[in-house]
Amino acid sequence: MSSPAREMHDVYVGVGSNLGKRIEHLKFAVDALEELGTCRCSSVYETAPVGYAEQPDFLNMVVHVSTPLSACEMLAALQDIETRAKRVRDIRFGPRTLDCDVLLYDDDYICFKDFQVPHPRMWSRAFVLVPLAELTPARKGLGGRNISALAEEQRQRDEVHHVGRFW
Ligand code: PH2
Ligand code: MG
Ligand code: MG
Repeated sequence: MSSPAREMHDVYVGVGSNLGKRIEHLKFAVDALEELGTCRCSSVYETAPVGYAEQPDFLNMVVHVSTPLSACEMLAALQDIETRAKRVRDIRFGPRTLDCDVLLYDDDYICFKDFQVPHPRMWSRAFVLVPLAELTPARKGLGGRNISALAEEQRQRDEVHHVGRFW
């Protein structure tokens, strides 16, 4: 007897690193995300730190994961991946070996105190919007505008340099 089909969800995950071997931390995240579902990866960008300036530049990318996990299960899985990458939580917005954030989960709006989707700061961050626009340019974002238009606009403000496509 076949088991019932699992409902799959479209999740976009923002991935960043600015400590140690940054590209290896991204690779660690991609490998771990592939255990949660089917992945499609953006290119990697080098980006100036936003929010807390006295820290090294980041590498950032976005990964689309098609997964049966619920949003809360996804959050827990991402926190586990960060912990396995030896992330230490001290300065808010400060340097980190690995940061994995749920950006979008289907078309859902989620509003817990410490977990909000869409990610509340993503619309003003070129380091999120530019790689996200590679994966889903026509999707509607803030104010009903296309992700690609939002990304172009934000790119005028924040520095993001295309490094390459690795996965
Ligand atoms: N993450 C932050 C704060 N600032 N800046 C860049 N360029 N990239 C990030 O991933 C980033 C940041 C907090 O999560
Ligand atoms: Mg985070
Ligand atoms: Mg973050």
